[in-house]
Amino acid sequence: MRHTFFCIDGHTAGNPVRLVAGGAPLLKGASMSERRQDFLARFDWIRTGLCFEPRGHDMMSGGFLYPPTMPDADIGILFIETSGCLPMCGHGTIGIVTFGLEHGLIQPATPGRLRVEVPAGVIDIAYETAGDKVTAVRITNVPSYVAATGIAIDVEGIGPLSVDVAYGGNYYAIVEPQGGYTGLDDLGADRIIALSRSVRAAVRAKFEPIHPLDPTIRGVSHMLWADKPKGEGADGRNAVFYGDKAIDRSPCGTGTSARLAHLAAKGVLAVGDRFVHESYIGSRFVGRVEAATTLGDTPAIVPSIEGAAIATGFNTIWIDRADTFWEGFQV
Ligand code: PYC
Repeated sequence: MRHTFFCIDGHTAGNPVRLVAGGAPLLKGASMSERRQDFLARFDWIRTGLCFEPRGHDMMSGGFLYPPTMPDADIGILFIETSGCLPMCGHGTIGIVTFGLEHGLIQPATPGRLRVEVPAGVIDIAYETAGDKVTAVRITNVPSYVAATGIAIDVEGIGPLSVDVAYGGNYYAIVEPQGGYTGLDDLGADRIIALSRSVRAAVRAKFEPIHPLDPTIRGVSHMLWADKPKGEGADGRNAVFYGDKAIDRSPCGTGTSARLAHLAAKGVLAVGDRFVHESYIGSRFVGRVEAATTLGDTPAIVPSIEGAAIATGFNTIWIDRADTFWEGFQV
């Protein structure tokens, strides 16, 4: 049996975004979070087939548009990525909203504004256009907070590290320069990937964060190596690791949100502050601490992230069960 997916491919700040505009499965669930669980239970082969080789690659990421379940939302998004079916994805949202608007798949009730339901909650979007192009997307993200500080680990190849865990739509293990970690350029991409796997495993063995309001969101899925800025006008740089082999080419929207919560909890940033975050390849998002809030009893911030995406083309992809690699593979 052959399944056909009509996709708009592109990138946000260098990281891939595959908007699956046709071929999304019908999902059960009274919220995008419940639909995410249904997708994982019945349709994860679509994610692996579209994101893993031979139809995707280590960094592949994207999502589907759905009618929202909430009456005040314009649209719902379900994310797929090599690392899983994420509760939230910032670079993915910027790309999906851009491609969706540019191709008439999203019809906003108020031009320039959208309310989007994602598995992690509801996010507000403000976007700018020039002619038929979307030139900037700003996401007011879900409440973000620090879940743990000072987790002591000792990893072969880098030595003892103190790791913090923060949430920005996904849970991030955050490592700042210290001890054997002297900066991203001293490590290089291959070591970042190898060490990230070990650091994430060591943190997972000691701590499992659980979202205060939605227990289906749990566990450290990503990690963020923080560094000083490299380019003029930037405030910080990162390498975000996800899946098993990916370094985000964008500054990572949920990673930037987690880092904003982290810096706000340390007193480095305050409400109203702006933080220009550089990715490993030098692309940028503008982050802002919009407001202080709480998640249950936990102090949190409302972050925003702003960036831009470019569509690179249409892509009609088949997943044919007669293909040995219909579900995709990873090496
Ligand atoms: O932009 O939030 C993000 C993201 C998550 C994983 C890769 N990018």
